[in-house]
Amino acid sequence: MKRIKQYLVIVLALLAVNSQMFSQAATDRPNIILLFIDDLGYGDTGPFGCTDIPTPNINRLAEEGMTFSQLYVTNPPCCPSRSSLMMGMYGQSFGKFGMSRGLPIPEDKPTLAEFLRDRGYVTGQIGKWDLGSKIQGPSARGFMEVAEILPAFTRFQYKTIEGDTAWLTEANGDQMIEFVDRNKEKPFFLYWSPLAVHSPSNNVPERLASRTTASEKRRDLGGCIVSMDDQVGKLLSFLDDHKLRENTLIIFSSDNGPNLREGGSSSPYTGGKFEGTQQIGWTLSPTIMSWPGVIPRGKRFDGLSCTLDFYATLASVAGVPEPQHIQGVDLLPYLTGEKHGDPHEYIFWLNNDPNDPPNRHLVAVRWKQWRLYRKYEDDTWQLFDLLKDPVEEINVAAQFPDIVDGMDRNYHQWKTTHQPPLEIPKIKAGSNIPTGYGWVISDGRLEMEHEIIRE
Ligand SMILES: [Ca+2]
Repeated sequence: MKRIKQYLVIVLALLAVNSQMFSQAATDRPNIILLFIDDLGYGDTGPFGCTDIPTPNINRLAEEGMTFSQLYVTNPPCCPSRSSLMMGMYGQSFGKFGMSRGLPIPEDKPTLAEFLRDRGYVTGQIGKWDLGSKIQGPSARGFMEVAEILPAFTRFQYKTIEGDTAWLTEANGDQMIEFVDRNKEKPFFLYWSPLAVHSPSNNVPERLASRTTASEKRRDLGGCIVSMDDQVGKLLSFLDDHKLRENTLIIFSSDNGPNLREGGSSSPYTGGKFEGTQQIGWTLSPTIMSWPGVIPRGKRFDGLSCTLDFYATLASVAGVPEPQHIQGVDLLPYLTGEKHGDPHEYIFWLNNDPNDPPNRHLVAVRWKQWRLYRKYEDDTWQLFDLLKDPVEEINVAAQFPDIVDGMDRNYHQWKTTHQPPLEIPKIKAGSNIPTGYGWVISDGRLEMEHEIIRE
Protein backbone atom coordinates (compact mmCIF):
# COMPACT_ATOMS: atom_id res chain seq x y z
CA MET A 1 0.00 0.00 0.00
CA LYS A 2 2.87 2.31 0.89
CA ARG A 3 4.38 1.54 -2.49
CA ILE A 4 1.17 2.59 -4.21
CA LYS A 5 0.96 5.83 -2.32
CA GLN A 6 4.51 6.67 -3.34
CA TYR A 7 3.57 6.13 -6.96
CA LEU A 8 0.48 8.24 -6.51
CA VAL A 9 2.60 11.26 -5.67
CA ILE A 10 4.99 10.77 -8.57
CA VAL A 11 2.23 10.18 -10.95
CA LEU A 12 0.06 13.12 -10.13
CA ALA A 13 2.98 15.30 -11.16
CA LEU A 14 3.27 13.42 -14.44
CA LEU A 15 -0.44 13.71 -15.08
CA ALA A 16 -0.27 17.44 -14.58
CA VAL A 17 2.39 17.69 -17.30
CA ASN A 18 0.44 15.39 -19.59
CA SER A 19 -2.80 17.25 -19.25
CA GLN A 20 -1.11 20.56 -20.08
CA MET A 21 0.51 19.03 -23.13
CA PHE A 22 -2.64 17.56 -24.53
CA SER A 23 -5.47 19.72 -23.26
CA GLN A 24 -5.46 21.94 -26.33
CA ALA A 25 -5.24 19.24 -28.96
CA ALA A 26 -7.48 16.75 -27.27
CA THR A 27 -10.58 18.76 -26.56
CA ASP A 28 -12.41 17.57 -29.67
CA ARG A 29 -11.58 13.91 -29.25
CA PRO A 30 -14.41 11.60 -28.27
CA ASN A 31 -14.20 9.49 -25.16
CA ILE A 32 -13.86 5.75 -25.71
CA ILE A 33 -15.38 2.99 -23.58
CA LEU A 34 -14.60 -0.64 -24.40
CA LEU A 35 -16.76 -3.18 -22.57
CA PHE A 36 -15.16 -6.59 -23.08
CA ILE A 37 -17.30 -9.23 -21.38
CA ASP A 38 -15.95 -12.66 -20.42
CA ASP A 39 -17.56 -15.71 -22.10
CA LEU A 40 -20.68 -13.90 -23.27
CA GLY A 41 -22.36 -15.94 -26.00
CA TYR A 42 -23.72 -14.61 -29.26
CA GLY A 43 -27.22 -15.77 -28.30
CA ASP A 44 -27.33 -14.43 -24.76
CA THR A 45 -28.46 -10.80 -25.13
CA GLY A 46 -31.56 -9.17 -26.61
CA PRO A 47 -30.00 -7.53 -29.68
CA PHE A 48 -28.79 -10.94 -30.88
CA GLY A 49 -32.09 -12.76 -30.41
CA CYS A 50 -32.13 -13.82 -26.75
CA THR A 51 -35.63 -13.81 -25.27
CA ASP A 52 -35.26 -15.43 -21.83
CA ILE A 53 -32.72 -13.03 -20.29
CA PRO A 54 -33.78 -9.37 -20.20
CA THR A 55 -31.02 -6.97 -21.28
CA PRO A 56 -32.81 -3.61 -21.69
CA ASN A 57 -29.64 -1.55 -21.43
CA ILE A 58 -27.68 -3.55 -23.99
CA ASN A 59 -30.81 -3.38 -26.15
CA ARG A 60 -30.72 0.40 -25.81
CA LEU A 61 -27.05 0.46 -26.76
CA ALA A 62 -27.90 -1.50 -29.91
CA GLU A 63 -30.82 0.81 -30.71
CA GLU A 64 -28.42 3.73 -30.41
CA GLY A 65 -25.73 2.08 -32.53
CA MET A 66 -24.88 -0.83 -34.80
CA THR A 67 -24.73 -4.54 -34.04
CA PHE A 68 -22.19 -6.83 -35.70
CA SER A 69 -23.38 -10.22 -36.90
CA GLN A 70 -19.94 -11.47 -38.06
CA LEU A 71 -17.33 -10.12 -35.66
CA TYR A 72 -14.89 -12.72 -34.36
CA VAL A 73 -12.13 -13.22 -31.85
CA THR A 74 -9.19 -14.64 -33.74
CA ASN A 75 -7.44 -16.22 -30.76
CA PRO A 76 -9.77 -17.84 -28.23
CA PRO A 77 -10.05 -18.11 -25.26
CA CYS A 78 -9.49 -15.46 -22.55
CA CYS A 79 -5.73 -14.85 -22.49
CA PRO A 80 -4.90 -15.06 -26.21
CA SER A 81 -8.08 -13.16 -27.07
CA ARG A 82 -7.13 -10.27 -24.79
CA SER A 83 -3.52 -10.32 -25.97
CA SER A 84 -4.60 -9.98 -29.59
CA LEU A 85 -7.12 -7.28 -28.75
CA MET A 86 -4.61 -5.16 -26.88
CA MET A 87 -1.93 -5.52 -29.60
CA GLY A 88 -4.24 -5.32 -32.64
CA MET A 89 -2.44 -8.38 -33.99
CA TYR A 90 -3.00 -12.05 -34.53
CA GLY A 91 -1.31 -13.78 -31.59
CA GLN A 92 0.56 -16.00 -34.06
CA SER A 93 2.38 -12.89 -35.26
CA PHE A 94 4.13 -12.71 -31.92
CA GLY A 95 4.49 -16.43 -31.30
CA LYS A 96 1.28 -17.14 -29.37
CA PHE A 97 -0.61 -20.20 -30.62
CA GLY A 98 -2.89 -21.09 -27.72
CA MET A 99 -3.60 -20.29 -24.10
CA SER A 100 0.11 -20.02 -23.09
CA ARG A 101 -0.56 -17.85 -20.02
CA GLY A 102 2.54 -15.89 -19.08
CA LEU A 103 3.79 -15.46 -22.64
CA PRO A 104 4.82 -11.82 -23.08
CA ILE A 105 3.09 -9.47 -25.46
CA PRO A 106 5.56 -7.52 -27.63
CA GLU A 107 7.62 -4.88 -25.83
CA ASP A 108 8.58 -3.07 -29.03
CA LYS A 109 5.04 -2.19 -30.06
CA PRO A 110 2.47 -0.07 -28.20
CA THR A 111 -0.61 -1.66 -26.69
CA LEU A 112 -3.92 0.00 -27.43
CA ALA A 113 -3.74 1.65 -24.00
CA GLU A 114 -0.18 2.93 -24.55
CA PHE A 115 -1.16 4.23 -27.98
CA LEU A 116 -4.16 6.19 -26.67
CA ARG A 117 -2.29 7.39 -23.55
CA ASP A 118 0.46 8.82 -25.75
CA ARG A 119 -2.19 10.72 -27.70
CA GLY A 120 -3.67 12.47 -24.71
CA TYR A 121 -6.21 9.99 -23.37
CA VAL A 122 -6.53 9.19 -19.70
CA THR A 123 -6.61 5.39 -19.75
CA GLY A 124 -8.46 3.27 -17.17
CA GLN A 125 -8.96 -0.44 -16.61
CA ILE A 126 -11.35 -2.33 -14.34
CA GLY A 127 -11.53 -6.10 -13.87
CA LYS A 128 -9.73 -9.02 -15.46
CA TRP A 129 -6.40 -8.52 -17.25
CA ASP A 130 -5.17 -12.03 -18.17
CA LEU A 131 -2.64 -11.22 -20.83
CA GLY A 132 1.09 -10.99 -21.17
CA SER A 133 3.68 -11.97 -18.60
CA LYS A 134 3.24 -11.14 -14.94
CA ILE A 135 5.38 -8.03 -15.25
CA GLN A 136 3.15 -6.80 -18.07
CA GLY A 137 0.19 -5.81 -15.93
CA PRO A 138 -2.21 -3.07 -16.98
CA SER A 139 -0.31 -0.41 -15.01
CA ALA A 140 2.86 -1.44 -16.86
CA ARG A 141 1.31 -1.49 -20.34
CA GLY A 142 -0.47 1.80 -20.67
CA PHE A 143 -3.30 2.01 -18.14
CA MET A 144 -2.96 5.08 -15.92
CA GLU A 145 -5.82 4.27 -13.56
CA VAL A 146 -6.36 0.63 -12.64
CA ALA A 147 -9.04 -0.42 -10.17
CA GLU A 148 -7.66 -2.62 -7.43
CA ILE A 149 -9.16 -6.10 -7.21
CA LEU A 150 -11.89 -6.13 -4.59
CA PRO A 151 -11.28 -8.74 -1.88
CA ALA A 152 -13.49 -11.53 -3.20
CA PHE A 153 -14.12 -14.70 -1.21
CA THR A 154 -15.83 -16.42 -4.13
CA ARG A 155 -15.28 -15.38 -7.71
CA PHE A 156 -18.13 -12.86 -7.61
CA GLN A 157 -18.74 -12.21 -3.91
CA TYR A 158 -16.61 -9.80 -1.91
CA LYS A 159 -16.68 -8.04 1.44
CA THR A 160 -17.29 -4.31 1.43
CA ILE A 161 -15.21 -2.08 3.71
CA GLU A 162 -18.13 -2.27 6.13
CA GLY A 163 -17.93 -6.08 6.06
CA ASP A 164 -21.09 -6.74 4.08
CA THR A 165 -21.25 -9.35 1.34
CA ALA A 166 -21.71 -7.73 -2.07
CA TRP A 167 -21.82 -8.73 -5.74
CA LEU A 168 -18.62 -7.92 -7.62
CA THR A 169 -20.22 -7.03 -10.95
CA GLU A 170 -22.30 -4.31 -9.28
CA ALA A 171 -19.18 -2.85 -7.66
CA ASN A 172 -17.57 -2.79 -11.11
CA GLY A 173 -20.38 -0.55 -12.31
CA ASP A 174 -19.67 1.87 -9.49
CA GLN A 175 -15.97 1.80 -10.39
CA MET A 176 -16.82 2.72 -13.98
CA ILE A 177 -18.75 5.74 -12.70
CA GLU A 178 -15.84 6.71 -10.42
CA PHE A 179 -13.44 6.66 -13.36
CA VAL A 180 -15.70 8.57 -15.73
CA ASP A 181 -16.61 11.12 -13.06
CA ARG A 182 -12.94 11.73 -12.24
CA ASN A 183 -12.00 12.15 -15.90
CA LYS A 184 -15.09 13.60 -17.52
CA GLU A 185 -13.37 16.85 -18.44
CA LYS A 186 -10.66 15.05 -20.45
CA PRO A 187 -10.73 12.58 -23.29
CA PHE A 188 -10.70 9.20 -21.60
CA PHE A 189 -10.39 5.55 -22.59
CA LEU A 190 -12.10 3.14 -20.22
CA TYR A 191 -11.57 -0.60 -20.61
CA TRP A 192 -14.04 -2.61 -18.52
CA SER A 193 -13.07 -6.28 -18.72
CA PRO A 194 -15.23 -7.80 -15.99
CA LEU A 195 -14.95 -11.32 -14.64
CA ALA A 196 -18.65 -11.48 -15.55
CA VAL A 197 -20.13 -13.57 -17.07
CA HIS A 198 -17.49 -16.28 -16.67
CA SER A 199 -18.34 -19.32 -14.53
CA PRO A 200 -19.29 -20.04 -11.82
CA SER A 201 -22.75 -18.51 -11.83
CA ASN A 202 -24.14 -20.50 -8.90
CA ASN A 203 -23.65 -17.82 -6.23
CA VAL A 204 -25.72 -15.26 -8.09
CA PRO A 205 -28.24 -13.56 -5.76
CA GLU A 206 -31.84 -14.69 -6.20
CA ARG A 207 -32.92 -11.08 -6.73
CA LEU A 208 -30.92 -11.20 -10.02
CA ALA A 209 -31.68 -14.77 -11.11
CA SER A 210 -35.41 -14.21 -10.55
CA ARG A 211 -35.43 -11.53 -13.25
CA THR A 212 -34.92 -14.09 -16.02
CA THR A 213 -37.31 -16.69 -17.38
CA ALA A 214 -34.42 -19.04 -18.11
CA SER A 215 -34.36 -22.37 -16.30
CA GLU A 216 -31.84 -24.69 -14.66
CA LYS A 217 -28.20 -23.61 -14.97
CA ARG A 218 -29.07 -20.93 -17.49
CA ARG A 219 -31.17 -19.23 -14.82
CA ASP A 220 -28.05 -18.51 -12.75
CA LEU A 221 -26.08 -17.44 -15.81
CA GLY A 222 -29.05 -15.25 -16.74
CA GLY A 223 -28.81 -13.55 -13.34
CA CYS A 224 -25.14 -12.79 -14.01
CA ILE A 225 -25.99 -11.37 -17.44
CA VAL A 226 -28.79 -9.26 -15.95
CA SER A 227 -26.31 -7.83 -13.45
CA MET A 228 -23.81 -7.05 -16.22
CA ASP A 229 -26.60 -5.36 -18.19
CA ASP A 230 -27.49 -3.28 -15.12
CA GLN A 231 -23.96 -1.87 -15.10
CA VAL A 232 -24.25 -0.90 -18.76
CA GLY A 233 -27.41 0.95 -17.74
CA LYS A 234 -25.66 2.66 -14.86
CA LEU A 235 -22.94 3.83 -17.24
CA LEU A 236 -25.37 5.08 -19.90
CA SER A 237 -27.36 7.02 -17.29
CA PHE A 238 -24.24 8.69 -15.96
CA LEU A 239 -23.11 9.64 -19.48
CA ASP A 240 -26.60 11.03 -20.18
CA ASP A 241 -26.71 12.99 -16.93
CA HIS A 242 -23.37 14.64 -17.71
CA LYS A 243 -24.09 15.17 -21.40
CA LEU A 244 -21.22 12.91 -22.40
CA ARG A 245 -23.17 10.42 -24.48
CA GLU A 246 -22.83 12.24 -27.82
CA ASN A 247 -19.09 12.53 -27.40
CA THR A 248 -18.46 8.95 -26.35
CA LEU A 249 -17.93 5.88 -28.52
CA ILE A 250 -18.94 2.68 -26.73
CA ILE A 251 -17.82 -0.73 -27.96
CA PHE A 252 -19.47 -3.76 -26.40
CA SER A 253 -18.01 -7.21 -27.14
CA SER A 254 -16.96 -10.57 -25.68
CA ASP A 255 -13.60 -12.34 -25.39
CA ASN A 256 -14.94 -15.69 -26.66
CA GLY A 257 -18.14 -17.69 -27.02
CA PRO A 258 -20.50 -18.92 -24.33
CA ASN A 259 -19.80 -21.47 -21.63
CA LEU A 260 -22.12 -24.29 -22.64
CA ARG A 261 -21.84 -25.96 -19.24
CA GLU A 262 -23.36 -22.84 -17.68
CA GLY A 263 -26.21 -22.88 -20.17
CA GLY A 264 -24.74 -20.22 -22.47
CA SER A 265 -25.92 -20.01 -26.07
CA SER A 266 -24.48 -19.02 -29.45
CA SER A 267 -27.86 -19.34 -31.21
CA PRO A 268 -28.52 -19.37 -34.18
CA TYR A 269 -25.07 -20.91 -34.46
CA THR A 270 -23.59 -23.71 -32.35
CA GLY A 271 -20.43 -23.89 -30.30
CA GLY A 272 -18.88 -22.53 -27.15
CA LYS A 273 -16.56 -23.39 -24.28
CA PHE A 274 -15.70 -27.05 -23.55
CA GLU A 275 -17.77 -29.26 -25.89
CA GLY A 276 -18.32 -26.67 -28.61
CA THR A 277 -14.88 -25.31 -29.44
CA GLN A 278 -14.95 -26.72 -32.98
CA GLN A 279 -18.00 -24.73 -34.06
CA ILE A 280 -18.23 -21.10 -34.98
CA GLY A 281 -20.03 -19.99 -31.83
CA TRP A 282 -16.77 -20.39 -29.92
CA THR A 283 -15.24 -17.44 -31.75
CA LEU A 284 -18.23 -15.24 -32.63
CA SER A 285 -18.57 -12.14 -30.43
CA PRO A 286 -21.85 -10.29 -29.88
CA THR A 287 -20.56 -6.82 -30.67
CA ILE A 288 -22.17 -3.38 -30.66
CA MET A 289 -20.68 0.02 -31.47
CA SER A 290 -22.57 3.12 -30.45
CA TRP A 291 -21.58 6.74 -31.05
CA PRO A 292 -24.66 8.91 -31.43
CA GLY A 293 -24.43 11.29 -34.34
CA VAL A 294 -21.62 9.40 -36.07
CA ILE A 295 -22.57 5.70 -36.22
CA PRO A 296 -26.10 5.11 -37.58
CA ARG A 297 -28.75 3.96 -35.13
CA GLY A 298 -30.36 0.56 -34.98
CA LYS A 299 -28.58 -0.96 -37.97
CA ARG A 300 -26.81 -4.29 -38.36
CA PHE A 301 -23.42 -4.75 -40.00
CA ASP A 302 -22.81 -8.15 -41.61
CA GLY A 303 -19.23 -7.67 -42.87
CA LEU A 304 -16.45 -10.02 -41.77
CA SER A 305 -14.63 -8.31 -38.92
CA CYS A 306 -12.72 -9.16 -35.78
CA THR A 307 -11.51 -7.75 -32.47
CA LEU A 308 -8.18 -6.83 -34.09
CA ASP A 309 -10.17 -4.06 -35.76
CA PHE A 310 -10.88 -2.26 -32.51
CA TYR A 311 -7.33 -0.89 -32.31
CA ALA A 312 -7.41 0.43 -35.88
CA THR A 313 -10.88 1.89 -35.39
CA LEU A 314 -9.97 3.62 -32.15
CA ALA A 315 -6.83 5.10 -33.69
CA SER A 316 -9.06 6.55 -36.38
CA VAL A 317 -11.51 7.85 -33.78
CA ALA A 318 -8.62 9.49 -31.94
CA GLY A 319 -7.70 11.16 -35.23
CA VAL A 320 -4.22 9.73 -35.57
CA PRO A 321 -2.67 7.20 -37.95
CA GLU A 322 -2.58 3.66 -36.59
CA PRO A 323 0.79 2.08 -35.84
CA GLN A 324 2.27 -0.06 -38.61
CA HIS A 325 2.00 -3.30 -36.70
CA ILE A 326 -1.82 -3.25 -36.66
CA GLN A 327 -3.42 -6.13 -38.57
CA GLY A 328 -6.98 -4.91 -38.10
CA VAL A 329 -9.09 -2.60 -40.21
CA ASP A 330 -10.67 0.77 -39.40
CA LEU A 331 -14.37 -0.12 -39.23
CA LEU A 332 -15.73 3.43 -39.11
CA PRO A 333 -16.03 3.92 -42.92
CA TYR A 334 -18.03 0.70 -43.10
CA LEU A 335 -20.36 1.82 -40.35
CA THR A 336 -20.93 5.27 -41.81
CA GLY A 337 -21.57 3.85 -45.30
CA GLU A 338 -18.43 5.19 -47.02
CA LYS A 339 -17.23 1.64 -47.63
CA HIS A 340 -19.18 -1.55 -48.28
CA GLY A 341 -18.54 -5.27 -48.01
CA ASP A 342 -16.21 -7.24 -45.81
CA PRO A 343 -13.47 -5.35 -43.93
CA HIS A 344 -11.52 -8.64 -44.00
CA GLU A 345 -11.70 -10.87 -47.03
CA TYR A 346 -10.40 -13.73 -44.84
CA ILE A 347 -10.18 -14.39 -41.11
CA PHE A 348 -7.94 -17.20 -39.84
CA TRP A 349 -7.59 -19.38 -36.75
CA LEU A 350 -4.75 -21.64 -35.69
CA ASN A 351 -4.75 -22.93 -32.12
CA ASN A 352 -2.13 -25.65 -31.96
CA ASP A 353 -0.17 -24.99 -28.77
CA PRO A 354 1.01 -28.46 -27.68
CA ASN A 355 0.16 -27.63 -24.05
CA ASP A 356 -3.48 -26.84 -24.80
CA PRO A 357 -6.14 -29.50 -24.14
CA PRO A 358 -7.29 -31.39 -27.25
CA ASN A 359 -10.65 -29.64 -27.40
CA ARG A 360 -8.94 -26.27 -27.90
CA HIS A 361 -6.98 -27.26 -30.99
CA LEU A 362 -8.55 -25.58 -33.99
CA VAL A 363 -7.68 -24.64 -37.57
CA ALA A 364 -10.22 -22.58 -39.52
CA VAL A 365 -10.76 -19.97 -42.21
CA ARG A 366 -13.75 -17.69 -42.87
CA TRP A 367 -14.42 -16.32 -46.38
CA LYS A 368 -17.76 -15.00 -47.69
CA GLN A 369 -20.37 -17.39 -46.28
CA TRP A 370 -17.90 -20.26 -45.99
CA ARG A 371 -16.09 -21.78 -43.04
CA LEU A 372 -13.18 -24.11 -43.73
CA TYR A 373 -12.36 -26.19 -40.68
CA ARG A 374 -10.18 -28.95 -39.28
CA LYS A 375 -9.14 -29.78 -35.75
CA TYR A 376 -5.49 -30.63 -36.43
CA GLU A 377 -3.23 -29.72 -39.32
CA ASP A 378 -3.06 -33.38 -40.41
CA ASP A 379 -6.84 -33.69 -40.67
CA THR A 380 -8.80 -33.28 -43.89
CA TRP A 381 -10.50 -29.94 -44.39
CA GLN A 382 -14.26 -29.74 -43.90
CA LEU A 383 -16.30 -26.98 -45.50
CA PHE A 384 -19.56 -25.48 -44.22
CA ASP A 385 -21.94 -23.02 -45.87
CA LEU A 386 -23.00 -20.87 -42.92
CA LEU A 387 -25.87 -19.29 -44.85
CA LYS A 388 -27.57 -22.62 -45.49
CA ASP A 389 -26.15 -24.53 -42.53
CA PRO A 390 -25.38 -22.24 -39.56
CA VAL A 391 -25.15 -25.23 -37.21
CA GLU A 392 -22.39 -26.80 -39.35
CA GLU A 393 -23.81 -30.27 -39.84
CA ILE A 394 -23.26 -30.78 -43.57
CA ASN A 395 -19.67 -30.97 -44.82
CA VAL A 396 -19.74 -29.80 -48.46
CA ALA A 397 -15.97 -29.91 -49.11
CA ALA A 398 -16.36 -32.60 -51.80
CA GLN A 399 -18.92 -30.46 -53.68
CA PHE A 400 -16.78 -27.31 -53.73
CA PRO A 401 -13.12 -28.36 -54.19
CA ASP A 402 -12.19 -25.00 -55.77
CA ILE A 403 -13.44 -23.11 -52.72
CA VAL A 404 -11.49 -25.44 -50.43
CA ASP A 405 -8.33 -24.96 -52.51
CA GLY A 406 -8.65 -21.18 -52.57
CA MET A 407 -9.22 -20.90 -48.82
CA ASP A 408 -6.41 -23.38 -48.14
CA ARG A 409 -4.03 -21.35 -50.33
CA ASN A 410 -4.83 -18.16 -48.42
CA TYR A 411 -4.48 -19.97 -45.11
CA HIS A 412 -0.94 -21.05 -46.04
CA GLN A 413 -0.13 -17.55 -47.21
CA TRP A 414 -1.28 -16.23 -43.80
CA LYS A 415 0.97 -18.75 -42.05
CA THR A 416 4.02 -17.12 -43.63
CA THR A 417 3.34 -14.08 -41.37
CA HIS A 418 3.78 -16.10 -38.17
CA GLN A 419 6.62 -16.00 -35.71
CA PRO A 420 7.81 -19.33 -34.29
CA PRO A 421 6.10 -20.27 -31.01
CA LEU A 422 7.68 -18.44 -28.08
CA GLU A 423 8.68 -20.11 -24.83
CA ILE A 424 6.92 -18.91 -21.71
CA PRO A 425 9.52 -17.20 -19.50
CA LYS A 426 10.11 -18.46 -15.97
CA ILE A 427 7.97 -15.70 -14.54
CA LYS A 428 4.69 -16.69 -12.99
CA ALA A 429 1.65 -15.69 -15.01
CA GLY A 430 -1.32 -14.13 -13.31
CA SER A 431 -2.69 -10.82 -12.24
CA ASN A 432 -0.38 -8.32 -10.61
CA ILE A 433 -3.20 -5.92 -9.80
CA PRO A 434 -3.22 -5.31 -6.04
CA THR A 435 -6.18 -6.25 -3.87
CA GLY A 436 -8.03 -3.36 -2.27
CA TYR A 437 -10.76 -0.78 -2.64
CA GLY A 438 -8.82 1.93 -4.47
CA TRP A 439 -7.01 2.59 -7.71
CA VAL A 440 -3.41 2.30 -8.86
CA ILE A 441 -2.70 5.66 -10.42
CA SER A 442 0.42 5.87 -12.57
CA ASP A 443 1.74 6.95 -15.94
CA GLY A 444 1.04 3.44 -17.27
CA ARG A 445 4.71 2.53 -17.15
CA LEU A 446 4.74 1.09 -13.67
CA GLU A 447 7.20 -1.70 -13.04
CA MET A 448 5.22 -3.95 -10.77
CA GLU A 449 6.91 -6.30 -8.39
CA HIS A 450 7.08 -9.78 -9.78
CA GLU A 451 8.14 -13.18 -8.71
CA ILE A 452 10.91 -14.95 -10.59
CA ILE A 453 10.83 -18.71 -10.56
CA ARG A 454 14.32 -20.13 -10.72
CA GLU A 455 14.95 -23.48 -12.34
CA1 LIG B 1 -13.25 -15.90 -21.72
